Amino acid sequence: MLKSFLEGLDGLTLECEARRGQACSLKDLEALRVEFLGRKGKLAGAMVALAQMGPEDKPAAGKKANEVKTALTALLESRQAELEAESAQGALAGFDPSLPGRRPAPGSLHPVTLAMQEICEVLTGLGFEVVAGPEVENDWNNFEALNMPPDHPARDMQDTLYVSENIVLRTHTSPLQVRTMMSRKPPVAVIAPGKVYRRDSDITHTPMFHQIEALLVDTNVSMADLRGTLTAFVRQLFSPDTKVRFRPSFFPFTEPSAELDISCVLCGGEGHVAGAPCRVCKRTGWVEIGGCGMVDPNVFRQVGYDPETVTGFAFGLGVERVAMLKYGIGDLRMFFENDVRFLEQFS
Ligand code: FA5
Repeated sequence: MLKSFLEGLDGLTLECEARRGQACSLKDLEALRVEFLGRKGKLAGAMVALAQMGPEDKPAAGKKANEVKTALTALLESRQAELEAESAQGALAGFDPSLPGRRPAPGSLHPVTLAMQEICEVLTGLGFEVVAGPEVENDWNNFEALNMPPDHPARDMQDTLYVSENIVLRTHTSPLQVRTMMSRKPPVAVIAPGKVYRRDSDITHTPMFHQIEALLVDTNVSMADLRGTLTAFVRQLFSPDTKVRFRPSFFPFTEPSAELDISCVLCGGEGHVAGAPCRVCKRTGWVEIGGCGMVDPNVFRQVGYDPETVTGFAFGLGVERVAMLKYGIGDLRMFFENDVRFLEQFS
């Protein structure tokens, strides 16, 4: 009985060896495993005879059964490895390593950054030097030195984000006027680009936006210099026929003060395009891009300049407004949505 049992097990190994190569897929191979090693498979069938053997044959029969189980498992596993290797090679069959790779799409500068760079380029070309300052600013630089003592009603013109009682997120780039004059003797001709913050949010206002400040102080600087500088600036930035208009206004740190308007870049100041009202200037022919004026003598006194010997002008532009006009963008919020379809147009 033992002899035929052992021969039967050897036969199982030989049969499995012969048939494993016919399994052409992992599914076929699983069927073969069930046939040989499954609960109701061939090896399990042979083991019925083992249970009926006498004690003198059982150890040899049991040992052999274990060896055959190990051998069958190894045969099937090696076939599985072969099949997996073949399928990996199949996946590579259509791969041509000589083809050029797909380049990742390169990013591009944000339109506000582009506008800022262009503004800086034009103004440095006119002789201004770029300076920078902190976005978290003290009350004195942001307000008080700019002729806005505590409780001054003009503070309400800019809804302020306070960090603590005396520290604010700067509401404009004008504190750079103060920082510059506190650290330099006249003459000065500087521009200060950067982010500013206000509690302000609607379709034409965002809580964070960019401004660029310009300050020129020397002897005999006049309003005509301000107008001439701004005219040269907008003509280089937009087009040679762009016009500048000053609208009387109020800023506590300049006197006189004006809102700075330019002729509408879309309709050329006509107020209409092809008979339809211009959507950019709303028929007026003008668009506002910032504020400006002659530095108030009180500001000179605060920073230790003598208003009897020096005069100066300053202006502050909204950079998003400039970018909207330059690139024909109708909605300020597009700058902050980070929609790739919008941004990739500037690459
Ligand atoms: C000022 O901030 C003054 N510091 C400008 C100035 C500088 C005047 C030097 C005189 C001398 P104003 O609050 O008007 O001014 O802002 C200037 C420009 O910033 C506006 O014309 C507008 O273009 C832009 N701006 C203001 N608020 C927002 C906002 N919430 N979102 C986007 N742009 C804004």
